[in-house]
Amino acid sequence: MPTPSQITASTCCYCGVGCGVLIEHDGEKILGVQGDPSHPANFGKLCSKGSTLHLTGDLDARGLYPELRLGKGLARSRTDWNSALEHAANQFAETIRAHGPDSVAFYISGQLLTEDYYAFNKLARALVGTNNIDSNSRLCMSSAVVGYKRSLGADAPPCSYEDIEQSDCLLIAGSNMAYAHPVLFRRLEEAKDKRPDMKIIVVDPRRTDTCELADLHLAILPGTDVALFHGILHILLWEGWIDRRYIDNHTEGFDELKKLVRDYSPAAVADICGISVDNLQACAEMIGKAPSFLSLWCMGLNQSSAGSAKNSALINLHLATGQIGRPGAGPFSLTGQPNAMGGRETGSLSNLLPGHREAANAEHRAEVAGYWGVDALPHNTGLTAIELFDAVRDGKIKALWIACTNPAQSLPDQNKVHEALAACPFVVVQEAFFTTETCHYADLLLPAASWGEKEGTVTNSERRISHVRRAVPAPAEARPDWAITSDFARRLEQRLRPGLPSLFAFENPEALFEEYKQLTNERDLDLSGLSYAILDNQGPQQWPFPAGAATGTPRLYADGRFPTDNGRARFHADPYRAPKEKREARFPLTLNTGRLRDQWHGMSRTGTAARLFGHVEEAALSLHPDELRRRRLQAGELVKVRSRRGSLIVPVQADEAVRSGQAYLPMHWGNRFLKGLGTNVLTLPAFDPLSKQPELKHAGVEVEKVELPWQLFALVEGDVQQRFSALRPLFDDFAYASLTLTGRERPALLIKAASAVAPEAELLARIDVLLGVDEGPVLAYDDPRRTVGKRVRIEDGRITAIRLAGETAARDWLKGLWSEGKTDAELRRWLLAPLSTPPGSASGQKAGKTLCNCLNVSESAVCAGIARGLDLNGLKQELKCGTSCGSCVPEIKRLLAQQPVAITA
Ligand SMILES: Nc1nc2c(c(=O)[nH]1)N[C@H]1C(S)=C(S)[C@@H](COP(=O)(O)OP(=O)(O)OC[C@H]3O[C@@H](n4cnc5c(=O)[nH]c(N)nc54)[C@H](O)[C@@H]3O)O[C@H]1N2
Ligand SMILES: Nc1nc2c(c(=O)[nH]1)N[C@H]1C(S)=C(S)[C@@H](COP(=O)(O)OP(=O)(O)OC[C@H]3O[C@@H](n4cnc5c(=O)[nH]c(N)nc54)[C@H](O)[C@@H]3O)O[C@H]1N2
Ligand code: SF4
Ligand SMILES: [Mo]
Repeated sequence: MPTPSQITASTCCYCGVGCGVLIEHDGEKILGVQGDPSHPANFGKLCSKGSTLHLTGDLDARGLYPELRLGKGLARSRTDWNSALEHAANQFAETIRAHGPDSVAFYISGQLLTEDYYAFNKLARALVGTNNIDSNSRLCMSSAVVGYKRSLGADAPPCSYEDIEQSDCLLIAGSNMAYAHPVLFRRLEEAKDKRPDMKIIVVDPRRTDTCELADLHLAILPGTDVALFHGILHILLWEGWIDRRYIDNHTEGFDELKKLVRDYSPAAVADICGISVDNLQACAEMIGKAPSFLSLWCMGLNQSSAGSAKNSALINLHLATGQIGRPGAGPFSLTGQPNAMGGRETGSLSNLLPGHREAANAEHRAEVAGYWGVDALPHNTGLTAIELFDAVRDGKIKALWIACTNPAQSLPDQNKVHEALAACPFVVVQEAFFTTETCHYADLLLPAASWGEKEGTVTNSERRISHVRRAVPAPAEARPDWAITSDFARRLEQRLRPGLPSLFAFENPEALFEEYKQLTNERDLDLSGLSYAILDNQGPQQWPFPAGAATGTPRLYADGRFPTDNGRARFHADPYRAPKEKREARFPLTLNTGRLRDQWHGMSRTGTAARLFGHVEEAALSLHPDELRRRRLQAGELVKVRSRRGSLIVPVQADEAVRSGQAYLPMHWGNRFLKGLGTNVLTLPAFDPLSKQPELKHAGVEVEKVELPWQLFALVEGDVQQRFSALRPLFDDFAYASLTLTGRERPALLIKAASAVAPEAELLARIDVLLGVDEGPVLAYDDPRRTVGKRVRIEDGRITAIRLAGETAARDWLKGLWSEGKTDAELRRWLLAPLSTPPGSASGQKAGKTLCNCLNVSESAVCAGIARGLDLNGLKQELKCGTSCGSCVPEIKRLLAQQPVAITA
């Protein structure tokens, strides 16, 4: 019997801020979510994504039962867990026997819990005997891992969130915190509000919403960060703004770096970076004169063929000024995924081992092998994400296990990734949502429990470990990841090492945690003093937390001693190197990719909540208005975006935030929501030589207008996931197709498509059936000669479905009528007329985006308020926008700064 309104304290499953949530549920269903006031990451706050978690996860999109394909080309069908895992164990055992342990691989995720991670890692290294286990953190944090390790000696962000609030000068480089780490950004907004003297510098080629808080925005040319950081150091040296004593006592390698940065004069650097000498000087002065200096960075630095150099060049600035190990100071890398840190700790990148150890280090291998009770761990170098999928495509990997990540959307160079997955003899996908692009290729598809349904631990950006608690059971037969992995491992053991005691006799996640934590004993991250009980009694804790400790460790390196051989931190003198794809005539634009405020990666979860499409409804390429003019493009027109690897058709939009010569496309689009292979069909697989992290932010592209005169627009409310799945394949033959959700109280599927000529009548008829506009209370007008067709379904005096074919001039008008829940008197007259153009003044009025998702306030309402003379407080009071989660506040500030203020007499 469900009991109403129970509360379970857990964590948000999205970003690395690691907010605590209170899940309201009845023991079976999740009913609501609130910020946990006692969680030290967020103190009760949540952002637009966290606060809508309970609205996501439509069961129609979830995986409920295992599915197995018995031969390539056949359809998958439902099976039971026993058959599924027996089959998988047979396939893996046979592959390993025939082709050796390195013929199989595991590709996992920073969204797994620490316990899940640990089980996978032990499975790959101890049981299978391969280092072919890598995670999507390779696309995300691996440059930061290299930066911390080679500059400071260990992969440990030394700061706490309090340091951000206490700092006098903050450099935010390649991070759009306002979108990607919103609750931390709220904390920063409050700190800056209290101490307006605090200086904030943002380094980003785009003018993002994060810039709304900045005293200085350096819109550097893409990929030029290393030159910028060396240029800053050049000025710091020249002005004497360095800490000679700190350099002498706690570091090594400064002389070589000093020699290198001599060449990075202000004029040269301003030129490379495309900024003014004055701004460069101002930036160096803010840093050099600040009592405390902290830097925050994310994918703008890491996702680069110079990612390791960018990380170390930034850390150089902290070492040269002694700005580390003190309150408000230090190099603070923001982690993307909720447990990217846990993955690094448990050694879940191919080159690592648990407890911040190295797979290439014989001593480390022996330590872990001894602890696990196996003879030895493999010494062959494991494949990293890009290499791994190349090996799959080349046929070297014959069985691939993918968990909690969607490589057929998120890896660069998607044409090759899809080829690889199609060619792989045996692909297992362990997924919570069966709607993803990667699921399509699964020979065995395993339903995983997801947010609110599983237990374990996660580590956030500030090294803080939280206990993730289960609120409700997983739907149908979905199981938690640690359990799936351990169950499979036990079956594989019977085949690979029969008769020996099991390495995977775990009964619950706590047993995994207890085993894992001893591997951190006396390592830099020592968390062997922690337990689930301590986390429950004392709340989330920061490592190190060695045995016997009373509390965790908020700040590292206060004594200036670093975990290197000689205790000194190391300067690195890497010269600036330009991104791999230089601008050239054929591909003159640099394509930058990144996040939207309300979507998460491939949108398997956020894409189930119609309201989260209110802020940005569809994929569009951003270009500067000058760039549009030069190319004679109008906003809204469809263009083909081409790179050396593939192409994609999307509408263009004018965006002043993007500099001329550049383009921006959100990373979220894959083959499900947009026809084609998504954003990453364009990006390049070139990677950093040390971190092997690919350059996802700088691809050379060109755009050209496409003529696709035959257009389709459809909207249908109700059963959105089912209709989505049924309708999506019918749009494969259109040159352009975008499928998203819209609406709030009445979620609807929204489809826009275009092609050169009208599709077969039969295809349109099938689409109509699925839209429910083929029969029933449907008003229809078809003009076969002009190939214009209009259908509107009206139930209880309200529009419930729309389909326009041929041309779609009335789409925004009709969508407006649908959303207001009325049928205009003009509707019938318009429908019976041959033209599709909407009546009179209503021609194509666009409803505009929802700026404040919590209180449902549109951009147009905010602009109207500004025009009436309202300031931020006035807008908040009158419209209530920005008064709940606050995620829209930076954008409102930007509108305030743009709009001419009304003059009040
Ligand atoms: N809403 C939302 N939040 C998320 C996520 C999500 O999917 N949605 N994902 C999470 C994950 S896994 C991650 S890794 C983080 C990512 O968080 P961020 O890294 O903050 O997000 P991005 O938008 O990928 O990129 C940040 C910025 O880098 C800039 N940039 C591009 N090239 C350069 C360059 O050469 N130099 C500099 N200095 N900047 C550059 C881009 O213009 C962009 O504004 O977000 C996390 N949070
Ligand atoms: N162009 C471009 N590409 C990028 C980036 C970029 O900035 N630009 N960023 C890169 C970065 S930083 C990252 S982190 C990656 C992210 O790329 P992915 O890892 O592919 O992103 P997600 O869509 O979050 O994939 C996680 C999957 O796990 C599933 N899932 C959720 N919860 C669970 C669970 O508990 N168990 C299991 N088994 N499955 C679950 C989700 O449904 C989802 O399909 O994308 C990278 N790709
Ligand atoms: S900032 Fe938002 S997405 Fe990130 S953990 Fe907190 S609520 Fe979740
Ligand atoms: Mo990430």
